[in-house]
Amino acid sequence: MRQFFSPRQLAHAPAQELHNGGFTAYAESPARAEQMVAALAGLEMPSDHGEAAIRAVHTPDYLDFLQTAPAKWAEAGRPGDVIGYVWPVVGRRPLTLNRIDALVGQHSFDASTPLAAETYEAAYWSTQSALSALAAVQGGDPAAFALCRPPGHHAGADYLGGYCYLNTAAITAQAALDAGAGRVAILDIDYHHGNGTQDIFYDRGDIFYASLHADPATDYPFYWGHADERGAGEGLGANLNLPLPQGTTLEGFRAAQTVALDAIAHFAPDLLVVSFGADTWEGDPISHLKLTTADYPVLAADIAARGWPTVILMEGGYAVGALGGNVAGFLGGF
Ligand code: OKP
Ligand code: ZN
Repeated sequence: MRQFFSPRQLAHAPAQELHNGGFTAYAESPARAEQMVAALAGLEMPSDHGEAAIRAVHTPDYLDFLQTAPAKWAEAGRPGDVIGYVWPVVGRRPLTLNRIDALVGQHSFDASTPLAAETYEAAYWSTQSALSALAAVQGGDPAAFALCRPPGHHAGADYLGGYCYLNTAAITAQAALDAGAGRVAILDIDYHHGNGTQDIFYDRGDIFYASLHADPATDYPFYWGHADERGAGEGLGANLNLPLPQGTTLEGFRAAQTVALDAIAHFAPDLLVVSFGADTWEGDPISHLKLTTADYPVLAADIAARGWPTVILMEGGYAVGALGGNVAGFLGGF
């Protein structure tokens, strides 16, 4: 299958993140992408599809923030990358604030996602890789892969978080609808719940979001991903969360994926977008599921067997040495 990646996605390289009370090396490093590039043969450069598909998902204020906050941060005399320290827990009302720290609080939900001057460019090309994979499938290929990095599924319409800035899966799904698809399903099999994707489409009936993830009662992002979040309004019933206990192996994961695939089959999509994370692997340094390298082809074959045109997008996976093998295994199984 065709696979897309731009070296411009490497420019984003924050030094550190706040993790469990201290600063540690940034887990979502350029080395992740470099290791996947080394393991995958025949990666192609994405075409530039422009900003329209990004603007169809993210708000103008947020996109302006992503592009101007690093300079404001430097003007305020701050060292390093933009990072928040105050959030509007009580809820948001339409305040017009200018101080950089207030803007960060309005447009983020964690302190583990630094924003650097190079971030927008890298995130932009991550979305172009996704849109190029979509174009391949629209052109008749049964499936295509985008090595998205930075990842996307935690980013909402107007917020960043979880190493994500632009929601590649949401942008791809919306672009498919705007190009004429009637119904799009998103299957999220990253270790973490894709809160941004869920939020963006929560009240939409034309996009089905199904996610397998570590139970948010024990795992990031905590405030989303619970089984009772089923969508709202026209979207009621078009959101399916399948939280899994830490330690889940192939047996439990595969059974849950079958539940998700059956629900998607009932929805009858014209296109499937897969948010694929390899942080479900047993050796992942920040995660606690127990999939083995041999499990990825099995899971991918189960998805492929449904026969939907499929765009596969990379999300997480932090065991850098094993990442390429796990991704190649998944794509090979598909
Ligand atoms: C992004 B993706 C816990 C820090 C959590 C954020 C994890 C983001 C994962 N102390 N850091 O879904 O793989
Ligand atoms: Zn993840």
